[in-house]
Amino acid sequence: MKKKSGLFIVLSLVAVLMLSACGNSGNGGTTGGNAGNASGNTGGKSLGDQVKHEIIGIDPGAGIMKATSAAIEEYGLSDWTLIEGSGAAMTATLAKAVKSEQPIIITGWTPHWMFAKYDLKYLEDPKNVYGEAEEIHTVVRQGLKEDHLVAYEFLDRFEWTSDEMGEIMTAIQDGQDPAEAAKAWAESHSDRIDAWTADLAPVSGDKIKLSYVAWDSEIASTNLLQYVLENHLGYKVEALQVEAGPMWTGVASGDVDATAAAWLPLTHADYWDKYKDQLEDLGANMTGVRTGLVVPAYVEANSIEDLK
Ligand code: PBE
Repeated sequence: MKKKSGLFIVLSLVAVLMLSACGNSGNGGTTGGNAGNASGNTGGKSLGDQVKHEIIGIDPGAGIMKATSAAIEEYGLSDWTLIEGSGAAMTATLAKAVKSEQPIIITGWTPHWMFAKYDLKYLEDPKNVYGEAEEIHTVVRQGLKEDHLVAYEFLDRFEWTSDEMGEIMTAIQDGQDPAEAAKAWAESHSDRIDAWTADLAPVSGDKIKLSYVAWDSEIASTNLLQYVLENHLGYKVEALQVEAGPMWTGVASGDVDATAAAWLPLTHADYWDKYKDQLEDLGANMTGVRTGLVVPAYVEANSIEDLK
C-alpha cells in the first residue's frame, strides 16, 4: 500500500513537471493545465473538457440566453453551463481566446462586428432552437402617432441593412465615440437620411425617449436614430441604456416612446407576448438577422449536436 502511493506521487510529480515544461515552452506563461490549443495538441480532451463545458453568454435578459437554455435542454447538454455576463464581457473573452487560439463557445448574433474582425462560424442548429428568418423591429408606445407624428413617421420609415449597421459598429469598435460614429455615417449617407425624413417638418425641441440595451448592434442603431431625430427633425432625445426587461416595459408602460431593438419573432417572443397589447409594432427595421452559438473557425465542432 505504502509503496504504491509512493510510486503514484513520483508519477504525479513527473506529470506535473512535464505539464509545466509544456506551458513554459508554449504560450509563455500558461498557468493552468489547459495548455493544449484547438488546432494543435488537445491532449485528447474533448471540446467540452477544453472549454470546461461553459458557453460564454451575455446579459441574462437577452433573448439569446433563453434560447441557449432551451438549446442546452433540447440537445441534452445537461453538463454544460451558460455563463452570464454582458456583450462587452463576451467579446473581451472571445478576443482573449482567439489571440491564443484556445477553443471558446459564445452566444453570438449577426449583425456584429466580431464576424468582420475574427474568422467565426455558427454551429449548425438542426433542431432550429434559434429560429429562422429573425428580424429587428421598431416598437413604439401607444399614442405616439397622436403625440409626435413626425417622430412616429420617421421611425415607421426607418429600415436599413446589416452592412450599413456594420459600418457604424466597426467605427465604434475601432475606438470612435458612438454618437460621433453615427454622425459620421449619417453625413456620408445623406441619401438614406433624406429618404427616411422626406417631407417631415422638423419640430422645435419636443422630447423623445428611446430605450435600448448595450448590445453592439443596438448601440449603433439607437445612436443613429438619436442623431437623425435631433439633427434633422428637431427633437431632444433621451436614449436610455437599460436591461432587456426594462427596455420592453418602458415602452409598454408609455414611459419610453420607442425602441428599435425588438428581435422578433423568436428572440424576444416572451417580451412581445407579454406586452403586445400595450405596444405598436412598426415592423422590421432590418431583416435577415440571426442568433446562435458561435465558435472560432479553428474549433472542430460544426453543429450544436457535436457538443454532446
Ligand atoms: N441579441 C442582440 C439580443 C437582441 C440583440 C441577439 C444579443 C438578444 O439576444 O436579446
